[in-house]
Amino acid sequence: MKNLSQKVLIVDDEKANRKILKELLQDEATIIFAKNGAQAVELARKHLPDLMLLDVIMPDRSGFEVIEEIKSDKKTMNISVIFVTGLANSDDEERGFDLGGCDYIYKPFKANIVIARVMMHLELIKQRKMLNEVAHLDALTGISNRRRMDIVLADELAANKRDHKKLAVALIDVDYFKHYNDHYGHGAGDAALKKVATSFREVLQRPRDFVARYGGEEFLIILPDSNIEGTQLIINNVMKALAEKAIKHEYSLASEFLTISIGAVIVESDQSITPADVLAKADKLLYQAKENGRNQLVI
Ligand code: GH3
Ligand code: MG
Ligand code: MG
Ligand code: MG
Repeated sequence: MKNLSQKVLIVDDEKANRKILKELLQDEATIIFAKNGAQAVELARKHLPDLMLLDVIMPDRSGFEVIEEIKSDKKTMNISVIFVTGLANSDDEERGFDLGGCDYIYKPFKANIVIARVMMHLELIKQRKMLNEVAHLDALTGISNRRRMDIVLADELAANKRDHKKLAVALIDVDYFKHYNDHYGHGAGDAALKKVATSFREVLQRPRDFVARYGGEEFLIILPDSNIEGTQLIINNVMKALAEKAIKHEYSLASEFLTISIGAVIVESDQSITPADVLAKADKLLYQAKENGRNQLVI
């Protein structure tokens, strides 16, 4: 079965060229067109295609100018660009690669060569995406891992400063989990961690709310645009969602069921604070939650 999940933006000022390229590629990907440089940049931002086939000689702006705009915008910089152009000489070809193009095809082109090169790049793009996803997911629970957490935490702290909002960062640790493993076995421990992760996913519904497995039986939640009251509400809901799973833990000193302790920091937008400082603060509050008897939030 054909997989049209990938998007290709074809940019050419000549209708005949757009038509030929479309006929060659329409069975391989979803095709979008732009007929000049300005439209190319606009549609690239709007549709975020996987790949662009980019003409160079166009009346309003050249393909070289277009790629400079694409590559200098964080949103579009990862779009792969193949030049398809009548500038059939090695100096222009070199320039195309220098500007960040991933391939350069001379017009007039041979149909099978265009198809072969486009297919090769689409395959590479697909594999890169898959690798990137796998590299940022925790294998046991399926939620984000520490690697993605580091990126998101830094990004959200920066955004919080810009947007003049409050940001909540909560560090979560499963209570008496060593006892749980010791008595129920490591397999049951793994299953319990999955249920803990599911409880987070059930409660965190806003698009920018974020949860990651920080390590072992520790998790981190990031709640953009959240004050103390909002954070308390969400964390209480997480604790409730976990309580509803009623994971029996006869060897916990905090409850007859598996519970979590949470240390949460509210970062004000005027605060200059590093990710490491936020984590250290949250860790201190988490320690207090443990000292106070566990199964609770300290904020
Ligand atoms: P506390 O209430 O103070 O947090 O006590 P605790 O027993 O949870 O704390 P401790 O840090 O001593 O133990 C954490 C345990 O989590 C030890 C380790 O075996 C277990 N653990 C960490 N990662 C995994 C995992 O991936 N799977 C399983 N089954 N257990 C894990
Ligand atoms: Mg042209
Ligand atoms: Mg721990
Ligand atoms: Mg623990």
